[in-house]
Formats: sequence, C-alpha cells, structure tokens
Amino acid sequence: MGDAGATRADAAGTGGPADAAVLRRLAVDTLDANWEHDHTVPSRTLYPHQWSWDSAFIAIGLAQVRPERAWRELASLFRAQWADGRVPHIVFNPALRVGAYFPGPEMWRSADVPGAPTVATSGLVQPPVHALAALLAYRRAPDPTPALAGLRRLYPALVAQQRYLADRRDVAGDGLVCIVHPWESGLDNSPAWDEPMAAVPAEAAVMRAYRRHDTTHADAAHRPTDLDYARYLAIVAAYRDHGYSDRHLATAHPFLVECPLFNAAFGAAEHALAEIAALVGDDPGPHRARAARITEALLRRLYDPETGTFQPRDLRTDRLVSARTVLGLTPLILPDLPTRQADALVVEARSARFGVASLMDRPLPTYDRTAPDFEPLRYWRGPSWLNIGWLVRCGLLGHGHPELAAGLRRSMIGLVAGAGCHEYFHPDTGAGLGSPAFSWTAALLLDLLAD
Ligand code: 9WN
Repeated sequence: MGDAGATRADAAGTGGPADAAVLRRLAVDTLDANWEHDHTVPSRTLYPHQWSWDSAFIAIGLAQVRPERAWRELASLFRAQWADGRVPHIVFNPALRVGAYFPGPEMWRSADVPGAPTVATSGLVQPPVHALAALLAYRRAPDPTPALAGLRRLYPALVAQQRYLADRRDVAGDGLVCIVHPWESGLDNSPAWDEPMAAVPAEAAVMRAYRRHDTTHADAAHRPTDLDYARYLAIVAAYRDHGYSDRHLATAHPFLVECPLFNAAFGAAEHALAEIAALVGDDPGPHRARAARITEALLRRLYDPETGTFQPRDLRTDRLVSARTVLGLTPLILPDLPTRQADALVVEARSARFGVASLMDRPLPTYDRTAPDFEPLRYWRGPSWLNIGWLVRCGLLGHGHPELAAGLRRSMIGLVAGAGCHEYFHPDTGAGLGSPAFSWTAALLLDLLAD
C-alpha cells in the first residue's frame, strides 16, 4: 500500500473521527444501494442474487446501522432452506432476467428436487458462519428486545443447518464435514483446490457453449480460468444428476474435500449455538459437546505438525493437500483450539508467507506470498479479502494476541480508506479489485470501526 493509503489507514484505525465517519458513511451507502426488498446483493453487477455466507457477514454490519434489516437478511436466506436442512449458497431473485448470473437457475434445476423451496436456489452450501453472525448481530444491536426475538426465530433453522452437515456431509465418518464443490469453500479458485481439481475430468473448450457472466463485469485475468469453470460445471452436473442426494457422494462424486475453514465455521457455529441456546432458553450442553468433538476431529484429521498449520484433506486420495493457504489459519476462530496449535498458527500468520504484524506493511494475502505460483491479481490465489482478515482477527483476539489483531484491523481499514469498498485488494499495493461496491467489505468495515 502506498504512503497516502497508510496515512489514511492510521487516521481511521487510531480513531481519526472525521475519517472514521466518512468511512462509515461509505459503508452504509454501499449497503443501502445493494439492498433488494428482503436481502442484500453482494454486488449489483457481478452477484445480483442472494449468497449464503455473504448474508451472514452482511447481517453483522447491518445489525449496527439497519438492525431490522439484519434479521430480514437472515430470515430471507433461511426461508430458502431445503427440507433436509441445507442452506443453499445462492437464492435466485425471480425478478431478474435469465442470464443475470451464470450459472443461473436453469443449470441448477432445484425445482426438480423434492424438498427444495419454491424459490429457485443452487444445491450447494457455503461455510456455516450464520450462527456466529446471528450471535454477533444480537450483540451489536442497539435494542436487545427485537434482536432476541430475531435470534429466537432463527435458532431452530440454525440447528437444522448444522444437523444437515453432520448427518449428510460427514462422508468419511470422522466427525468432519466435506465440501463437494470448490464454491462451497467460498474461496473458489484457491490453490488449496488445485490438487483435487486436477482429478476432475473436463476441458476448457466446453465453455464455448456458455456465456460467462463474471468476465463481462470483471477482468478475466482477475477471475478463475475457463478450465476452472469447466470443472465447476462438471461437478455441479454430477451432484445435480444424483438429485443433490448426499448418499452417492462416496462412490460417485468427483470432488470431496475436508476444508479447514468450513470445519472451523462448523465448530464455531456450535460454540455460538451454545450461547444462543442459553439466551433463548434451550440446553447449551449438546452444542458444547458437539463443538468439542469438531475441534478434536480437526486436530486429528487436518492439523499437520510438520507445517504447523491446518491443511485440507482430499478424501479421494486421503491425503492432505500441500498448498499453504490462508484457509489453514482460520481454525483460530475456535475458542477451544489448544494453545500448542494456536501458537503454531500465530507463527504461520506472522511468517513471511502471511505477514501478520502489529504494524503490517502489506495486507493479509489469501495464499503464501512466497510461493512461486502466488498471483496478486487473481481472486483467491493471492489478493486480500476482508472477510478472511476479519475471521483471522477474531481468532487472534480470542487467543490473546490483541496487538496482532489491532495491526490486522488497521490494515483492513486502510484498504477501504485507500480504495473503497472493493471486493478484494491487491496484496502488495492495496489497489481495489473486483466489484467496487461489495457488501461484505462494507458490512465488516462497520464491524471493525465499531470495535
Ligand atoms: C460463486 C458472492 C460469492 C462469494 C464467494 C465468491 C464468489 C461466486 C462466483 O462470489 O463466488 O459462488 O460467481 O464467483 O468466491 O465467496 O460468496 O459474493
């Protein structure tokens, strides 16, 4: 990031009131402009429907400034929950024209599946950060009474979301959940998926039959490749053609991975549900017990003592993938992560690979910046994203590293001060990339400013 950006960052991050007020206004305006009846679109151009984990992050920011919308945001998403408990990763807005996003409802065909809602959705899920978001939205709310009512209404749906994952997605029977598509990770083209994706048969040429929507709104060099997309579509077709039934996964599905971030969110959700249960008059005990089992399974299956970080496990080969991505740091959000592993993650976070410091000279990248295939412009293969920094910061705070958390906070606020509410940022210069008016950037900025 250039000097001007760093100066503004410091002013905002250390309480420069004028700059903080300007940033807050920018964030609220971004969220207002992206509000659509009962939800917030991630971006008007690139992502004009409702996305699952976006809505969770967005609700955390809305809770402070538009509290009623925070609960409508989550309620509209959970209205699209399937009968089996899955919360779809996209809820399509029926008012939009065909082709407003690719792949649209015609590819997913959710209406053909018994148990899918009336509204068209995808059949995939995303990291279950919703219980944590609901709890934080409650804590951030200016008036606790409607917020508690919101929590109470949502609680059974949050429990059903976890039950779906535990009952249907523990394909290895090891207590962890597997993702069946890179889109389920939320970090679509992360180098973490290169090894498992290489085994998915597909050819880039199939994309000639389709029109990608993303590359008409963003630079193709900043997005996944056509070969990535050909594989994404092949995996969707495999899942869809089995009616999105999880019974066939072990035998017939081409992509099955246990992701550290997804499972960390799965565990953090049980911790959050324990707190929500206590607030709404239910028994927190079973949630606490499940949370402990998830942390234990993560340690057993995904922690690599050689590298001192968590790595995804490819269930097709039963091997840990080798790429060191920021996904590995995210189990820090688990309050019961043992000190030994938490300390190792802090070492990894502070290393030249990720550069977390109390005074950061560059933003947190999504991939090891010393790796030869680090790509500073391409989506999840290097650029800095606010939701990931926000999660890592929560983890640093939870494990007793306030100075590092403060450094990360200043760096993230500086990114928006320097470039606006962009979707992602250049990990060296801080330049804005992707959508220039991205909702979770705005929402999480509000959360950072409030702390
Ligand atoms: C596919 C909406 C979503 C985010 C994901 C991000 C991106 C979609 C896409 O946008 O994914 O789901 O079209 O690239 O990778 O994390 O939820 O913001």
